[in-house]
Amino acid sequence: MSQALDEVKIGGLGSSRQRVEDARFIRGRGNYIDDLKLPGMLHMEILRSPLAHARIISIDTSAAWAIPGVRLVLTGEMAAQRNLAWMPTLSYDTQAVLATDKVRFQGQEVACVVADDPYIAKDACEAIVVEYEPLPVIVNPIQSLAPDAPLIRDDKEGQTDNVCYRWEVGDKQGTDRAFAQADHISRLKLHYPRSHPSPIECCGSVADYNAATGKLTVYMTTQAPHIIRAAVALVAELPEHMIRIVSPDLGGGFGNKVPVYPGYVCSILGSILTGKPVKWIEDNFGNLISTGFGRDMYLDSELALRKDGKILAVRFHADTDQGAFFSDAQPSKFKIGLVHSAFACYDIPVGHITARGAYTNKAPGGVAYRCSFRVTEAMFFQERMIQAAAADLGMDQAQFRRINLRRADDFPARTPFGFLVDSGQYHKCLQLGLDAIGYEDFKREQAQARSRGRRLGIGISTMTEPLGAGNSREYDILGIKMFDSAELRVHPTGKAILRTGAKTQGQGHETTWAQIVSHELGIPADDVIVEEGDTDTAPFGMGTYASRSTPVAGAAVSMVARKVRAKARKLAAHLLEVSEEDIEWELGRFYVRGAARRGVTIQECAMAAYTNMPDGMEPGLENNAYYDPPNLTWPFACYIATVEVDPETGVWDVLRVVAVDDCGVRINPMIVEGQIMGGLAEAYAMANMQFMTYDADGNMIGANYIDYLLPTAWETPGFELHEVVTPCPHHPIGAKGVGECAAVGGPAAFVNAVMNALEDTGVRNIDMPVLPDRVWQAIQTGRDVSGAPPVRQD
Ligand code: MCN
Ligand code: CUN
Repeated sequence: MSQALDEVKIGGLGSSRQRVEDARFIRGRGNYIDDLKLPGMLHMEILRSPLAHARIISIDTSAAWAIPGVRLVLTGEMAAQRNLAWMPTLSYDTQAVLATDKVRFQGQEVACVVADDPYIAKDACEAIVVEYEPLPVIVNPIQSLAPDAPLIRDDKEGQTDNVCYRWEVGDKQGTDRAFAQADHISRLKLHYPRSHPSPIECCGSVADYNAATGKLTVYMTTQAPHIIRAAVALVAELPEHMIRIVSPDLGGGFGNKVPVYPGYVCSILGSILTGKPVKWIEDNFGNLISTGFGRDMYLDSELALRKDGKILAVRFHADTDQGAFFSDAQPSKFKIGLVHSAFACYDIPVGHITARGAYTNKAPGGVAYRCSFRVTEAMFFQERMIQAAAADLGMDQAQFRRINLRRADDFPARTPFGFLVDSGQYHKCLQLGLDAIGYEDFKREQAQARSRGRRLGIGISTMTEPLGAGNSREYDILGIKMFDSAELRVHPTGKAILRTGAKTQGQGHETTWAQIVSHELGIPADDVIVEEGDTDTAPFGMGTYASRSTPVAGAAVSMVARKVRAKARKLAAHLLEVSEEDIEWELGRFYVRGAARRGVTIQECAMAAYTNMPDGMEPGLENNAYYDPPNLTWPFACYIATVEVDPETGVWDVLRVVAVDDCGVRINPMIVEGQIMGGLAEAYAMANMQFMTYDADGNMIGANYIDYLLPTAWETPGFELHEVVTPCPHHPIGAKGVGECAAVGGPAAFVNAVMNALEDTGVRNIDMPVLPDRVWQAIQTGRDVSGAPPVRQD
């Protein structure tokens, strides 16, 4: 008779185990960067440029130096003496650490002060006198790519225009041929506005250079500590083993904490120059004006259609506004991230994409915000194009998707842009969503309401998202291959510590990784402690972004636990005095085949690894695993929103939101649902209220949370969640990533719903955020609000 443990009871796969990290978070016992206080620690503040584009004539720091308590006033010139005025970005560009020649965006770092306390440092920043000569300002790609545009990156040798990259993928000739045969061509122009990840905690660092030992320890808000260590080693020319990066508890990341920011570098330089630990804590203003922007992409697209609704081909061109420096983190082969994952869930024979990045006088943009390398833009464009095409053909939007979505027996399949999609039940997800929302009933209700002058709308968004880069053959950042790792040590009493190369920012890795160990070994999840983020102890990994942790680090956790189980099996054979071939496994226990009562628990094996191992066996029970995934994971989602638009005011209210997510096997269903709800809240915010805009002088409108809106519980609609499970065929436990799906696929559901409500007005598109004045204007004029670069006048 089986004596296997009950997996859900011990907190294994499928258990909605409470989040262990919350025990400290909700009691105010987290250890965030600003909680850290080192003996003798000094404080750093950054002086930022008030102008968007200007030549620096002079910087006078004498008054700042004269303030008591000031220890260091650092300018670009001083940084240049150490070869640190510029730093490489994660996209093979360069970025100014402190400006020397020009400032290129409002909020750019010009100087910094290190002082005894943060207030002195702030006062001293204000005492620095900078003389600027203003230059013409560029705030969008249309201005930037005009022939007579002033050159922004005159620091770069050979740069004669404002083009930051060009990129192309697909089959141009084949696509042209398919378009020539189309019955109808559907066109759409869109802008995905600039948005900000807005984690609760801004960026910050405490750099501690110890001149006696030569060791540099940097505590910092980073989602990818090992990449930072490598980058510091290369940029600061310090030996890598003398650098320790520690990422403590993070108050959210959402992609904001992937890049290397000048503030980090300045605090390191500050510590080296003063010989003391230096703390830099960015304020909300600094965070909103200078770091981590997402999106800001313009789309010009066409779908070639057959009368019966079949999509024959797709082509689009995307212009991205990269700001002054190209500093996104993305796989080095793909200049515009994974935008070419667009249409991966549809069966489209051929396509062609061109893309161009433009430098502008805005903070570096294009950083992924809850987006697997620009997949958010890709899926938004895709689903807007799909809806517009259905409407152009006069076809029902659900039926149009049914005609074109890949079928469950159509895997594996190559997309026209080279991705291998390996699994999915797209039609099942769509149908579940339609049933849940009551699609046919809603359409009847909508028609009745219309006859009474009310405008109801329903929007669908279906998408598959490539999550979990690598494989290492195709994906690298600055040449470092994208794999990940886990290390597991089982102590004599059967308790364990697990470390990975990922870095949780609130996703719950401390909870879910223990569940994977529990699933593989039968050790209760409560007996496994999880640690991430310290490069001196964690195995090398590429960090957490692009929802890669479960697909890659999570797989490594499985693999390392299996290695440990393999050794435990040998110990079990020794303890049970049978040969290893006669040993069977059930959760938590080995037993003798044919004599199930004779067995030993995993804990007994652990004890034996330290007290009673067979002759010749290496003591201990621990191992590590590096995991290079064979493919990306392809979660699928169907999001459906219903809205009512008030034609008098342009205000739209959400009636219902249904979400069907297929992220394969769910490790912790409660955490997955939390991820989906959080993502949908962000999706709603992007569709409804959020954008970062600039005026014509490059002044950023929205460097505060009065102009840049975060949704609260008050305006966020409720979400109805459903699931389909298609296990990932290559992941050891069948899991796929999920952390970004709802933020990626969600926005189009809301916008599509509003557009559906306006279908009879002739309006085909209103760019996000779909603000009431835009809706009202579109209804009044019958014209799109589309693809125009927003420049605020107010
Ligand atoms: N999970 C699960 N079962 C699955 C898939 C995931 O139980 N089949 C769990 C995981 O174990 C993990 C969580 O769900 O605890 C998210 O997993 P995954 O999809 O692997 O994503 P990552 O852990 O790599 O997180 C990154 C992703 C990204 S890129 C952004 S941006 C984002 C997001 O997660 N930022 C977040 N969600 C966030 N949630 C919080 N609270 N804070 C952020 O900064
Ligand atoms: Cu894409 S934002 Mo997340 O990848 O850290």
